[in-house]
Amino acid sequence: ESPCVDEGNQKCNGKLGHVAPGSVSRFEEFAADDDKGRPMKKKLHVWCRRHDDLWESGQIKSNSGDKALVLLSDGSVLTVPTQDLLPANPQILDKVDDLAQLSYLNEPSVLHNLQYRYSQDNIYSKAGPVLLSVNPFKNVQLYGDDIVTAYRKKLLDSPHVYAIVDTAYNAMIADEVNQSIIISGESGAGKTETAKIAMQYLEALGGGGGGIETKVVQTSCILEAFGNAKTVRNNNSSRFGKLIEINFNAAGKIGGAKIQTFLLEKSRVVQLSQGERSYHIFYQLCSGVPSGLRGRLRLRSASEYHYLNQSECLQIPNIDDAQKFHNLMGALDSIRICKEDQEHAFEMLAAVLWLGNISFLVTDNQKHIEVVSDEAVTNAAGLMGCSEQDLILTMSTRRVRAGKDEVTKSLTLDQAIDTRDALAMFIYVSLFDWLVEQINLSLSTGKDNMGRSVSILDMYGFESLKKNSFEQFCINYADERLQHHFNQHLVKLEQEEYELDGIDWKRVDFEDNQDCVDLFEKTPIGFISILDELSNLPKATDLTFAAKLKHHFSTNRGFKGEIGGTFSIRHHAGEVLYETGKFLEKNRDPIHSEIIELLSSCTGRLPQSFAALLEQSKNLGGASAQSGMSVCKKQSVATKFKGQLFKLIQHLESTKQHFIRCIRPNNKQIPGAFEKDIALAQLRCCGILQVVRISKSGYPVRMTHQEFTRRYVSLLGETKDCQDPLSLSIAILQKFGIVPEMYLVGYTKLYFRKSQIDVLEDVRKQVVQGTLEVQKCFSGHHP
Ligand code: AD9
Ligand code: MG
Repeated sequence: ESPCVDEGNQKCNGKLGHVAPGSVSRFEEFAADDDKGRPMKKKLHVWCRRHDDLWESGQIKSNSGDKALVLLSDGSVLTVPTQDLLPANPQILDKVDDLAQLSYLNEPSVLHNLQYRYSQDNIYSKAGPVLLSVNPFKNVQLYGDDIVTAYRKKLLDSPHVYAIVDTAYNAMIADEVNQSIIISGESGAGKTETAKIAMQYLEALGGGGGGIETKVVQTSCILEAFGNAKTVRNNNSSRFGKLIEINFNAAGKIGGAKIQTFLLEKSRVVQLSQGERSYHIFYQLCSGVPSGLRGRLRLRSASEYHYLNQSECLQIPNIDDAQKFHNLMGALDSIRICKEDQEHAFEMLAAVLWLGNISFLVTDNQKHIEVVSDEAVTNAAGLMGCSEQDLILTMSTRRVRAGKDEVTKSLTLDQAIDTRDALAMFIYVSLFDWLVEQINLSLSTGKDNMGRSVSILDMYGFESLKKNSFEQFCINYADERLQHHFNQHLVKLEQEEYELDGIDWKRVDFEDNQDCVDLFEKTPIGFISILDELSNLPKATDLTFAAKLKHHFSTNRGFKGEIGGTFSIRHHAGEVLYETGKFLEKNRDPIHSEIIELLSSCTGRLPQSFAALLEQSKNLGGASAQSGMSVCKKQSVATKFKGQLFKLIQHLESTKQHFIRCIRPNNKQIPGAFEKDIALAQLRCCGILQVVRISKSGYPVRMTHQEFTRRYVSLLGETKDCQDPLSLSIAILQKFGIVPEMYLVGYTKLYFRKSQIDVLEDVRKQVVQGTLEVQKCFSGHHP
């Protein structure tokens, strides 16, 4: 197999030109990129492929056509088949900011460049239009007020999150177009940190009053406490997705913000894998709560709660949970959640922990149970503000419709545990939603909002664990959707635009993930449709779900039905094996009416703020397909999530988009280790090389003929009224001496090499400021 990420790299080395209506047609040869199979010259620096598929640098001593003698850096000389050689870049290009500047754009050169930069703490690089960020896993001296100022004043221009945000902000002001910054990458690659760095920059722009900019930054602390947890991949893994939309007022200051969250992984509240933790907030609360409040919350240490101690991981190295709790209280104060509400929220958390300690006694050989009436019941009921008896009844019985009558059935051990856990999860998710609502209230936009915004998207990243269930299915679906959007935006549409506009463009092939997205989304036969269909069938089980998938997708390349209710999906980022256990139940996400009634009877303050949620659930009431038990029916989790993602993509498409791709350089979360194969896999799966290739051979700046003339016609001095926009555009370009190699003319648009438009812009600015006369600008400012 070819060591290169795309076989298309030869194709794009072809010709590019334009068929311009009414202007000179022109073709341009592009410097060959990967030059596989091209005769290699003596003395040429090359990369040689080793047996382990990694590349080593060397110099060609002699070349006999299909083999070459290569001197390696360690002094040894090797005979290498020429197909295992790729040209290396001259050393002067060793640290280029933008991969598009590399003369030879091949994988070893890209990796070498990134690794070299990484070793110098240059964690940011450009890959054409995309900012790459390689996680340093340590503090690097790249942030802070001075550096923000330097970027704002354009004293610094090396690739940086600040530079991206600055571009977005300026474009928002100048073009009056909303902007978005889309951060992607695998779990632990640095998305959430990057989002915070982006917000730092916006904070420095200042707010329109009331310290709104500081509040926006503080919300991260709250959301991370309640929505992040230690996983095997990342000690601070986001278990929800978020889109932060920051609104600006007419003065260009922050006027407010809005946060939208996506599907919180709620199973984590009740079940943990070995070595992982539940949400940070539980440990923070147990270790940091002041003693008076500790008593009122009836709190013990984390190790005494089943929900927390089951995974034998209570602490995170170098993290002080008590200190974090202190910071959290500050953040809650700053968004004006009153002390009383804070305390009620903590009560709910403590109630969740005590619920987890409720145990059951099996009373007969059908596994029917009784609730053990111990301190766990007393404390949970006390904290929730309901009667112990009601709590016990909810945990141990269910009303079932039998004809016209309702009978009470006692639950089996599994059912009781499920009910207990469902209650705990419902409380936690409601608390999370309530918090997001409070944050949004506190950040809500002031009156002088000019309606322009910058949105920052930080979704969960692709995950492939030892055991993957419904949660990973949703996370990886979201990842697939966003990758599809990335491809569409940066690769597919980009190329289609040239073609539609009559430009003779040689296509760069890329790994499209349309098939995988279809596999999820197609109706009536796609994963989500089938999942929903079976979720509605009384007799369906996780095994029949797996069998149905296997039946429908047996010929699909992206799917493999495995044995025993498992299946694997070939995602763009790698193959993942899923276990269907509890898939249907998690997708149905039923709320039993007993739980709703119990919560409605609670006297605590917060349960009342869950009232809206409860109302919603009640209105959707119906009977559970599976057991005839009375539950509330609603849109399935997967379908709701799909709808949210569609809306998200729509929102992004209505904005000018900026992409940041985070790379995780090793799997150990340690600084200084750049493992080439790990980095390469991530670069490959997101198609970075293709993006660079298109941008390298492409013309990134475009304007319609009309836009162009409107902007630059003043530079022409005199014009005849009758001239059409195209002729005027050509006149401007010619008068300016912009050489035809630097632009293309399409049917509707002009396409420019990046540097060219900067030249025009400089002169325009001077003319507008009156520092340059129109006449002079042609004589003295030839590009
Ligand atoms: V997940 O999909 O939410 O599991 P993320 O969000 O991509 O993941 P995160 O931002 O949480 O990863 O980064 C993981 C860890 O890497 C952080 O906790 C930091 O310890 C470390 N990190 C990431 N970016 C930086 C940085 N720019 N500077 C210093 C960083 N450390
Ligand atoms: Mg994250």
